[in-house]
Amino acid sequence: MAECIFCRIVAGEIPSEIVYRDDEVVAFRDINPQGPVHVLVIPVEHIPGIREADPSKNALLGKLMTVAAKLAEEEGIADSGYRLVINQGPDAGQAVFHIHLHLIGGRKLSWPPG
Ligand code: DGP
Repeated sequence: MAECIFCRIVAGEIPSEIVYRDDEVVAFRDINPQGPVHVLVIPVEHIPGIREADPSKNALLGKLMTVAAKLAEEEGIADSGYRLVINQGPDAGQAVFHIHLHLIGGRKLSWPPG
């Protein structure tokens, strides 16, 4: 989708610090980090949110998790811990309608989230 910010990041039209890329998944640092490590892991395919993801996307969605776990190792936060978050819809504050998994860590994270 030409107007989607994250599709444009995937296409290289908007600069970002990409930390992982393959044919299906791209990960890049969040522009507004909520911790020392804040990476967004997204599918190359434009899927607006988890609501639009049918079971044919199960493997792709699972891959977001395993890529995030690999990046957590590389970022040095696997032992200290981290949070994986998908914001879905208005109450969760979803701002970008291209599904993305937040990998946040490098500090103590409070619970429940705000
Ligand atoms: P969410 O609320 O879950 O939809 O979070 C969207 C995240 O996307 C937010 O943490 C900021 C980040 N973001 C928005 N625009 C850009 C951008 O142009 N570049 C990067 N790197 N991150 C962005």
